[in-house]
Amino acid sequence: MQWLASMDEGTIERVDERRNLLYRQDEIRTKAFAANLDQALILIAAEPEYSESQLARALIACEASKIAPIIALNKSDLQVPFERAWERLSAYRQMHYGVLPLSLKMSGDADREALFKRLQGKTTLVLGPSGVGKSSLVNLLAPQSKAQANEFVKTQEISQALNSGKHTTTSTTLYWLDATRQTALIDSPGFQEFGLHHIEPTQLASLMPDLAQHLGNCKFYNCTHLHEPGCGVREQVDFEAKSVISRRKICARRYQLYSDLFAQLNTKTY
Ligand SMILES: Nc1nc2c(ncn2[C@@H]2O[C@H](COP(=O)(O)OP(=O)(O)OP(=O)(O)O)[C@@H](O)[C@H]2O)c(=O)[nH]1
Ligand SMILES: [Mg+2]
Ligand SMILES: [Zn+2]
Repeated sequence: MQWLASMDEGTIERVDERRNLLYRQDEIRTKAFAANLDQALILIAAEPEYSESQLARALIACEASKIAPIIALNKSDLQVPFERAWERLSAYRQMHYGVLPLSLKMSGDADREALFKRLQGKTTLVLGPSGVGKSSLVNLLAPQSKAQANEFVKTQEISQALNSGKHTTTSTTLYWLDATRQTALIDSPGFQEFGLHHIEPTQLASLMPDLAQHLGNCKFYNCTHLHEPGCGVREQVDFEAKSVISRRKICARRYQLYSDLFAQLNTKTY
């Protein structure tokens, strides 16, 4: 949308065409995150422990909307839980997405500069569960913006004393990171459930890159990759491997996520 600001009000000059729209949908409602995005930064953290199912769903929604995802794992200063989370992410590290390790709390100028480079000239939505550091990221890159993250709220001590020390984000807000307004970061409230009811089960495999690379090798053109003989996807699933697997193979957990999601989307009620 293009705005023209006047004294005390604004006039909408024109409404631009939507390039894309990222949303989630459950049985009850559709919730739009944001439109006209260049990329989505899916932020998870060493703590709270992330849900692989929600991560996989967020990635699928990005693929379906043709929005490039970046996965980042924050709080690398919390060594033990960070290493555990990093290990759990091995399948995602091997996909072309990769995983960006972060410690937003400890970040210096060089880290901020490197992060800015990945966002420069683009509009990026930051999404992820509550408490992972989405607002902390906005505050690091746009310190004048004062997005509500815990440590930036002056009343923190007081509210903690009152046992309500959380300053969770409740609305989606766009922040400009440069004076020329080329680079934008959108802070959003943490989500718990990422519904994919807007996606057809038969689309799923093409939206999961590790499965998608084997499409076209199945005996049946309408293969669901669940039980059919001669399935080129299923034969690539590595049911034995524990953590490090080859790029060509499909991690058993990812395949399980696929079949669970397929079943869920196949039985949806309207
Ligand atoms: N240890 C550690 N804590 C961090 C780091 N980054 C952020 N935090 C803390 O994590 C907590 C949550 O940070 P927020 O930025 O408010 O998280 P959020 O993702 O915006 O949370 P919601 O708004 O509820 O969705 C705060 O107490 C931060 O200080 C980090 O790198 N290491
Ligand atoms: Mg927040
Ligand atoms: Zn198949």
